[in-house]
Amino acid sequence: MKQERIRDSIEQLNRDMSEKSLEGHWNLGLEDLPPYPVTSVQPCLWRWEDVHESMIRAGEVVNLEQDAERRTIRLLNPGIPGGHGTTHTIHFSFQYVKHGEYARAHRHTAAAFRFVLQGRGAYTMVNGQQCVMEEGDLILTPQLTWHDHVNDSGKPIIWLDGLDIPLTQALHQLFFEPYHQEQQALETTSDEVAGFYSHARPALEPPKQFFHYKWADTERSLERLRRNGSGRDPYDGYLLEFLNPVTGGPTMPTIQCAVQLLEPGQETLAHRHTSTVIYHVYRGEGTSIIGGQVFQWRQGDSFVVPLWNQHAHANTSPDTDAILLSMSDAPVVKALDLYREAS
Ligand code: GTQ
Ligand code: FE2
Repeated sequence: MKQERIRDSIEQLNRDMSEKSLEGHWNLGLEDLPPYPVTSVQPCLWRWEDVHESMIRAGEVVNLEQDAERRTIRLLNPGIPGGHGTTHTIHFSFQYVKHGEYARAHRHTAAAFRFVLQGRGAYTMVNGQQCVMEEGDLILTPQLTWHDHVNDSGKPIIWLDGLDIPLTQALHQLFFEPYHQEQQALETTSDEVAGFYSHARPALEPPKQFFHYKWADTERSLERLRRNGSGRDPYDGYLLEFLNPVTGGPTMPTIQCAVQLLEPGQETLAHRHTSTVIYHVYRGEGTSIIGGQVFQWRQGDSFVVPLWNQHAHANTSPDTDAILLSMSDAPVVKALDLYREAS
């Protein structure tokens, strides 16, 4: 006998559909979405003393041969679900390599840069190109370039690493390969390809592989910006972006690196944008207001400006420049036509 069909309902439909791995748009609650971007990433600041203390202890207890591929300490944002990232797109870590140690050669799809904080004379080898580190140098290890770090400089070295791991992971593109040797053989040095970038020498053909921005060049360019009054951005002070000389585009496809200089007493105007930025205080001291919270910073501290958080920076010193290093996911946000700014 034919069973009589009871009247259908949304609840009954939802139950039947979920058994077939289907879902109705009526369950998504889109009316709750605000008309501006929202992030769980929180504005926050990490003190150099805390990073440094952990790093020195890690130098004692973490053995680079046995315990870890790298001796790095990552900044964690309390607003990241799962608790593993500095922001939803980018990781910020500090790496410590003592004299006589090396971090073995490998490559991965995540792009990275290093910014040298303390020490000199150690080197990163990128695709056979030796980049000897000095304080303030920026060294790129772009997507799938082989890299190892060697310290035979006679003293420890500390740099900061920025990587696009969360972004690469979100796209399910994260993978890793060890090199067939612990260290790469030297094929060339970054000095040999520097001619294109250096101000001292005439421009040569752009190198196919450019990885190393020397601090001396960066500092000279910052000074030139400062002398030329129009180099002053109302929201960022004297802002110098590290363009990629090979592509003419951003530092790397997923990461834009920059340094910005604030003169003694200089205050920026507040604005916001849909890219997320992580800052490291390379020199000086000051204050940033981020999403209504006040953060006081000095040399060695790091902080996050999450997307669409209104922010302004100030150099609070009466006599010393402040220099901030920053990395942002702006190239990705812009490539997807999602970049917006407002003041
Ligand atoms: O130096 O190659 O902070 O592979 C994380 C992953 C540094 C590195 C990090 C890495 C590296
Ligand atoms: Fe790596």
